Amino acid sequence: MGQERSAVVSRKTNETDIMVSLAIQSLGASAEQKISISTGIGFLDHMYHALAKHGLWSLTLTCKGDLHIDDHHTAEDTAIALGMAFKQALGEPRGIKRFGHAYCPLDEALARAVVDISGRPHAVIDLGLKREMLGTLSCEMIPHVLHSFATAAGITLHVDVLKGDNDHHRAESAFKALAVAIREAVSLTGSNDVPSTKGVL
Ligand SMILES: [Mn+2]
Repeated sequence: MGQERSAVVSRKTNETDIMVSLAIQSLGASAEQKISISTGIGFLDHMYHALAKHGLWSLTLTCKGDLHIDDHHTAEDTAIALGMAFKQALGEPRGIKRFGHAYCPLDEALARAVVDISGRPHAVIDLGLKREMLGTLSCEMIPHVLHSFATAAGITLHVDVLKGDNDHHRAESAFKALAVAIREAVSLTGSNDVPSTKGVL
């Protein structure tokens, strides 16, 4: 195993112009992890950075979006492009664990993420955010980003923030838990098997 799992995705509409370069690394891999993210929305960059860092991804993501309107198109479309890149990088899901879950704390906040690389796009997200905004990112966009990513990636995703008073902490713990859950789900088993009773995912 140990093959390169990477993808480059460009996605351009009248609302956003996005480039994503993603390489999924493995635990103990010697390649240096490089992360560079620029969406024009600071808090969104912060969340994608956490996802990449703890998911062991090398990730370059740039977006020029219509932020003069609001944050919606940029947040949604970067999540779609990232999901597309993830799906493409993974290719046919042979020899992966398929399921992954993680709990990640950030101080008083605690998040749980459960992932199935199922080919069945579905997301159930409960972050319990109370603020209107985190920086220039609307809090309503944060679960929407996770929905959009799961749909484009073709994965089943359950993310719940179980505790926490501070919304920055709640959101960040959710992305960290997602990262660690995905890292487990895509980890290589050493077999060449498609992990499904159907023989296909
Ligand atoms: Mn933070």
